[in-house]
Formats: sequence, C-alpha cells, structure tokens
Amino acid sequence: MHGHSGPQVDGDGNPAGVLGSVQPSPGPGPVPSPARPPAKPPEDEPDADGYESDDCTALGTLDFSLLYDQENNALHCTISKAKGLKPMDHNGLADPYVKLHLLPGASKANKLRTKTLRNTLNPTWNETLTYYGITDEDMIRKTLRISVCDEDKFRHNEFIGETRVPLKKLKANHTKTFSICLEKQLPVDKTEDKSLEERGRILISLKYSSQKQGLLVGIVRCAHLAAMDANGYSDPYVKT
Ligand SMILES: [Ca+2]
Ligand SMILES: [Ca+2]
Repeated sequence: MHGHSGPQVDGDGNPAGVLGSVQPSPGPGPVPSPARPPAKPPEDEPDADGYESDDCTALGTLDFSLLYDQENNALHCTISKAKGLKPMDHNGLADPYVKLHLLPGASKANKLRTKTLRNTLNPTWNETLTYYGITDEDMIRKTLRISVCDEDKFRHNEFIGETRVPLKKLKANHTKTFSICLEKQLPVDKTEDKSLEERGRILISLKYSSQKQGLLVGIVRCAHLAAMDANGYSDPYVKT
C-alpha cells in the first residue's frame, strides 16, 4: 500500500505522468482510477525456497549407507541425515522420521523405521536398521524403499519424499554410501504392487479318487515364503 507520501506517484501508485508533480493531498471528490492489472507482489521468496523450484531442493536430501552382510544374511541400513526438508507443519518445521520398506512385500516384517526427531528440517539420525534373513536372491529381486515422513500428533503422518534402491546395485560385504535428492511418491498402483508381490511358492498334489469319492490333497513343500515375523522368518502351516 502506498501512503500519501511520494510526491512523484499518486495514491494509486500510477505514474505521475508529464506534469511531473502531483497534488500531495488528494481532493475530496472521487478520483477516476483507470482499470489496471492487480499489482504483482515483489518476487521475494522465503530463504528456504530461494535456490530452485526443482524437486531436489523442494523436498530435501537424504544421506544413508547400505551394507549387505552376506555371511549373516543381514542388510544393514544406516540412515545418517536429511537436509533442507520441506516444511510440513504450521511452525515451518517438521518432525521427520525415516521408514524402510522392502519391496515387493507387504508384511510388517518388511517395515522398519527410525525414531522421530522433533521440529527440524535438518535431522541427524545416525541410526542403523537391519533386515535379517536376507538371501542372495532377495538381493537380486528386491528393492529398498526409503521414505521420509513428518509425524503429526492429531492427524495422519505426512509423506515428505522417498527414494528407491534396487538391491542388486549393492556389492556383498561392501558399504555403499548414498546422498540423494528425495522424490515425490512414485505412483504405486496397488493392484500392480500386489501382482508383483510374491508371497512364496507351494508344491501340492491333487488326486480325485473315484473309489473313495474323495479328493486327496498332498502338501509337499513351500519355498521363498514371505517373512512374517520380525526375525525375518515365519512359522508356516497349511489350511485347506
Ligand atoms: Ca504436518
Ligand atoms: Ca509434524
């Protein structure tokens, strides 16, 4: 808003024109003001968004490292820190934590998370989360999804950004360090996710006996069952 101060510019901010000076106090009558486009606010962005509108700086960056310990069938995920996270709360901050998810797979044993750090956009976790029962085949087939979220007390936690690492990128017994730009949630079609998701294989035999008028079901064995327990294994049984 302009006050009545500037001698070169009238009350509406119009150029003073050829006269070179304008009455300092506007007269009492209605002043015809020509229609003009709404004044554009000056392009000063807040510091946090100052660099670029690119996803990388918009969502933040994440530093982590991964180590597949082949002998112990363990995948160690060390979540170091994030920087410049997108503000997710009214106070301009967030309460970030990191969630890990081994894909494909939907069981709880596939999910791990760090603790939540309060009111920060530059959290340092330095936490190592470990998946047990990881096989060489998992290392070829599976993808680690790492997402950063904002914990909220009175509503659902909010997703900030994620990255995905196909485990075949890792060399056994060799720590690989990543420093990545968080991305928006990659669209995961739930049905597609389900079809991709293999929960294991079962070998059965079926035989219809006309003599006994019965169906004989033989349960032979299972392989590559999805881990349903936190130790990376399951205690399976078969129901018919
Ligand atoms: Ca929030
Ligand atoms: Ca929050």
